[in-house]
Amino acid sequence: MKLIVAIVQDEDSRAVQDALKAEDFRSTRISTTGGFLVRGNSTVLVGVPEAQVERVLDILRLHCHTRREFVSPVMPLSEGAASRHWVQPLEVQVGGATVFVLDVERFEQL
Ligand code: 2BA
Repeated sequence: MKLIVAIVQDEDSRAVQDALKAEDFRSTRISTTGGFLVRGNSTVLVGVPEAQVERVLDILRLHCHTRREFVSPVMPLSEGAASRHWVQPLEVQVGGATVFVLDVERFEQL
């Protein structure tokens, strides 16, 4: 058995969970926060037999979209320096999904 840990954007998480449910995959969504943008995202956990990992990855590919986000770099500038420097927002591309596939040593439902 494998545990798929997929970090997806909040905007995509509902569609991902609906599509998983439609194909009888069980999943859990955790509200998480990315370390770089410090914005909310979702981590979806899916436990599956190894043979079904690729199908789950296909579902993630289908429903997780790439988006561009802008982040304002925070620079400790003095008032004088701030008036002389124009700090450009930084553009980053987020997603589709960041996925880890882990071996499950033991699975129990008690
Ligand atoms: P964040 O850490 O908020 O990162 C959002 C996006 O910012 C990243 O998109 C990437 O394009 C950019 N980014 C991240 N760190 C950067 C850096 N040091 N310098 C420049 N740009 C940087 P994604 O790569 O698609 O990642 C989306 C989210 O997936 C991340 O949100 C984080 O929550 C998670 N993630 C990505 N890689 C991870 C990893 N190796 N381990 C754990 N979580 C990861």
